[in-house]
Amino acid sequence: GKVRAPTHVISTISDDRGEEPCYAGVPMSSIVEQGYGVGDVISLLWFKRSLPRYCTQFIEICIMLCADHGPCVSGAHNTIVTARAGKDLVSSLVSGLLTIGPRFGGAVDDAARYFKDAYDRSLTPYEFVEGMKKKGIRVPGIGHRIKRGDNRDKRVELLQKFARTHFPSTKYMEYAVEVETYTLSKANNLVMNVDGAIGTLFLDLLAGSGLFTKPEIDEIVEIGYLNGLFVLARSIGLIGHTFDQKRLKQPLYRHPWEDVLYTK
Ligand code: Q5B
Repeated sequence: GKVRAPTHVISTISDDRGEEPCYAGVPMSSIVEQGYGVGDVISLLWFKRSLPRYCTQFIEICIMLCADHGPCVSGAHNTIVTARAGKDLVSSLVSGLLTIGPRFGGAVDDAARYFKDAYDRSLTPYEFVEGMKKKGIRVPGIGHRIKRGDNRDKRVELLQKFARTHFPSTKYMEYAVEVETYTLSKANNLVMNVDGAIGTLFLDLLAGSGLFTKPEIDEIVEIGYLNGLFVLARSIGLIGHTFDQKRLKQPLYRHPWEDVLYTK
């Protein structure tokens, strides 16, 4: 019989060999004709399944809320400096993206990991937070440079409101609220941030939708899919900042001497 030559690549999410491309088996014509949105496309290409409307809407809200947070945050600042150095769109975009990490925007996966572990082990907020302190690890998803207990992050409130209305369960996020109550009793800047809200609510989406097995949820959390939401979202804003600087014909950026402490 015929012998199949061994392949060098395995791919399971998309197929472009037929008359039209398919995402996780769904042809492009269905995606367009059935009015799918970006949330549906992310569901197909990242999770390899169609998700219910409340899930795809939640994904789209995450993307919209995280698309930009002004010119002063690490990512936008890098992008602006790079664009002003005369670099192209892709260079300006990636220089901003490269700042996304454990302190800025890239704490979503770790928030999901640590909060899941703490909740699943029934740790009290005190045990969780003080345990992290003993290990010298900042609680991912907690803390913000400008948001405070008396000046909450509106994005977090919007995500919480949507989930409390539409999700079957918000147990992980409500646990994070209890943790936040404890951290706020220690310092006013230790609010739940957007990474913490997305990380814990995505746990609720995965566990509550009934569409993922426990091993699948563990794999998603372990591999770390969720920072992808922030990366994807913020790319929209970083591209916008690049165009803005080019449109404004901004000159090469040089940081002012007065703002540097020169010391020996
Ligand atoms: N302390 C975010 O710190 C920040 C603590 C903590 C325990 C914590 C910090 C942090 C975890 C990572 C995280 C996502 C670096 C943030 C984002 C997107 C964004 C950004 C934007 C956007 C801020 C003062 C005292 C110290 C610390 C203690 C601080 N955080 N303790 N657990 N999590 N969080 N990142 O203000 O005793 O004095 O030594 O690492 O979730 O990135 O808009 O800007 O959309 O673009 O620099 O929203 O919280 O505070 O370093 O001066 O700390 O609080 O140990 O205690 P800060 P520090 P002590 S959302």
